Amino acid sequence: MPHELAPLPYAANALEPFIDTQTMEIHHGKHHATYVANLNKAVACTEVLQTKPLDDLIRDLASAPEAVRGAIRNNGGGHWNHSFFWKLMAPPSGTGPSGALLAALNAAFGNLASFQERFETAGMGRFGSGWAWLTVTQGKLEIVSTANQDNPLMGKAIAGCDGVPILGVDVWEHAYYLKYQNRRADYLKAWWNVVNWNAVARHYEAATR
Ligand code: MN3
Repeated sequence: MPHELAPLPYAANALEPFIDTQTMEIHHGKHHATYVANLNKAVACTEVLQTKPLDDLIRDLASAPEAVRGAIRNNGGGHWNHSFFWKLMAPPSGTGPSGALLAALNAAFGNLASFQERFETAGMGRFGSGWAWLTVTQGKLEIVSTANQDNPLMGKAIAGCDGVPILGVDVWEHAYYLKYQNRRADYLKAWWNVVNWNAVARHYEAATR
């Protein structure tokens, strides 16, 4: 199978009390695993697709055979988004962004608090299931959101936005419902406690290099 589910980079209980253990187990072990299994089924039809890296699959959806394009969009997007998401989180450390990333956030949004507020608003404004993202486009930070498992890398024509994601939050109910029920706003506020700012800084550096 060309695509595999990597283990979580920390224990399932490592993000407590902000993200509960059971949510992490089901989210990774069931939801993400299903995206991987269905992506493998979708690419099984041709050798070209089977050997194509995940990044290329989602950046180049237009060239996928129409019969499997939707399945690759949903499940390739799901696999990419969740693989990214797990690494964007870490056990609560109490540290925020610093250095060039903090300077860029301040320049683009005024200060960290107003960046966070606008990011939460993007997550709240996504009707139904999807993601909110912080992206870099030609050196510029932007907040966008996508539906379902779409990703800015899929491009404007498909995802409605573009840019390179450096931070993203899953606002599907499966990401928070067990602990927060319908309170998406509370989940989004709590989520900042487990953001791995070192990972975000690495993504920012790579996207602005
Ligand atoms: Mn999810």
